[in-house]
Amino acid sequence: MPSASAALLDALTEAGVSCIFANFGSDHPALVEAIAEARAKGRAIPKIITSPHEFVAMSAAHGYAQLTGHAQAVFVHVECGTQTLGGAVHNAARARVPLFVFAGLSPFTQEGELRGARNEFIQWIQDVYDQRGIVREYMKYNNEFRTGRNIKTIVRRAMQFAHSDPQGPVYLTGAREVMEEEVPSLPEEGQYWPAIEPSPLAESAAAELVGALAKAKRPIVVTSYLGRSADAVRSLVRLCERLGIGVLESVPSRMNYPHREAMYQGNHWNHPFQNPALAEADVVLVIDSDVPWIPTINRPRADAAIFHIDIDPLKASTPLWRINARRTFRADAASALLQMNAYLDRAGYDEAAAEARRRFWRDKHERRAAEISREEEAKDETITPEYLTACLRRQVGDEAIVLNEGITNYHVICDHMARNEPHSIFASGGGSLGWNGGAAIGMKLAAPERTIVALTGDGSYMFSVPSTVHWMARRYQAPFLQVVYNNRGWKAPKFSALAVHPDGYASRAADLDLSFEPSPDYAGLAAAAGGAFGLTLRKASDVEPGVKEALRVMREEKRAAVLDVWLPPG
Ligand SMILES: Cc1ncc(C[n+]2csc(CCOP(=O)(O)OP(=O)(O)O)c2C)c(N)n1
Ligand SMILES: [Mg+2]
Repeated sequence: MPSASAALLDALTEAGVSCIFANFGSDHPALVEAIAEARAKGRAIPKIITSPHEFVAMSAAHGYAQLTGHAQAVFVHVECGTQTLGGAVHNAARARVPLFVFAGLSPFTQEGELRGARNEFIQWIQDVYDQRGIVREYMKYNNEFRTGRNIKTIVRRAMQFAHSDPQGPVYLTGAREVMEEEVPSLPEEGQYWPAIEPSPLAESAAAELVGALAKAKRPIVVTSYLGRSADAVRSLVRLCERLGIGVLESVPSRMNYPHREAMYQGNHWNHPFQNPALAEADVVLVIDSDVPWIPTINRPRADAAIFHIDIDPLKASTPLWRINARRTFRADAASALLQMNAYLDRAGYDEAAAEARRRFWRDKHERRAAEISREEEAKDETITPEYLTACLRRQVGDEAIVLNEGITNYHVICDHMARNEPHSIFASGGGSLGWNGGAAIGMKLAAPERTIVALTGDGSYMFSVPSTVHWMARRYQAPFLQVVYNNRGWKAPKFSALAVHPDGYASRAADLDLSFEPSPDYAGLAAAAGGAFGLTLRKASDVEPGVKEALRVMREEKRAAVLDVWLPPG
């Protein structure tokens, strides 16, 4: 009879999982056996992607799901493999990314009572009281397989949680004896596990919101992750163009609004100053944002009317959260924007007022665009991040998918890559660094025909576990271009310290323990781990030819390429 582990593989296959990012251990003999058996008998199972580090496994599943919307599986070893998932758990939870994590549990028998009973010393050492407690706060659903007989039901229930808004990761465990249990072949669970349908706005809310926007003098939309739906992007463009509404991105983790469009007013992150467009707005509609502004530095004016639409308006997992919205709606952005456009079709609007607003925002948009191109000019051989990003934009083209983990250069990458297509740029959506390498692999596996370009700070490159990333990129034919914005260390913590202590000892100190001098050979690390092509670029005139060469090698030789680009030190 097949084992519970074989049923788990079948359940994942039936649930549409393509990849299992796996880091195996003594909890997994039944799985290793079931995989070998499936292969020997030609039974379809997801592709197993051996992942030497769990953080990379989870980041790869994260990237895959960001691009496709589909949860992939991550298999890890008991409680210690769960801990090594580390910050990738936080990232998936904060980014609301669906994925499925399975970890074994140490055997619960030691005298040979059941198949799978303890036979290795480590099984006493890895036996803990509450393994699920390690990640429970971050998981949308967690459970333990207690028998193989309902494993398909539990898997499908977990997947339903993962894929229902707000989406997120789920965590399942199973002890060795349970995963060995022989079970009769289980029927396919079928298609009756749909994600919850997207929630629309109440019709009265669509009317109220459109009414407020159409009456405003300077209406603005602020968004961070509305671009997870291409339909939402299209509907937002239509609404904003019709009514003359400016669009501001705050900490964008998606392509939310085409940069070329006239209503686009830029993006803010940790900018230490007030955003002028936000300061002017009299009606502010926040759609899908976790941090629309930072009130101690940058906020709407006191009399602005703030409205809020979100898939997760309470920010239920965040203890302190407030944006002074007078009305807040739980709704799916794509549905809500479609309804607002439909309401406009019926109700009409004052075209002269809309044109006046459009003119205002278009003028600001054009001035901003001119300023951005000015920043890209090279004055000498110094490579500025703006210059580097402009070279990349010209070379990688519109088809590429860009990953942004530029940290103090997040905004530079956003401004100068200036993406226009939905799903063409991503940030992790979380705060634990190192997502970009694994995520690039996940995206390349999901879309092998696309060019994947991961732009990373040097610190974030080190956090990404490049030895594992580049080994996986070669082993699984997932080549991508990675560009290290090398400012010789961590610039962000310096910014943080000086923002609170502008005139303290730190402001005068020569060394804040944030430097990575002497600089590691980042391209060499990738070459050693995965045969990646690498170049170190120190002169502005070398950048564009270097990018061209890296893209050529990546495409022709199907190997990853790492450009270590020396910027002025942070
Ligand atoms: C896992 C993790 N550890 C530490 C931090 C704190 N942190 C935030 S930004 C940063 C520096 C990142 O360095 P780099 O990628 O080189 O970007 P730069 O600041 O130089 O632009 C650090 C250490 C974090 N966010 N996540
Ligand atoms: Mg750095």
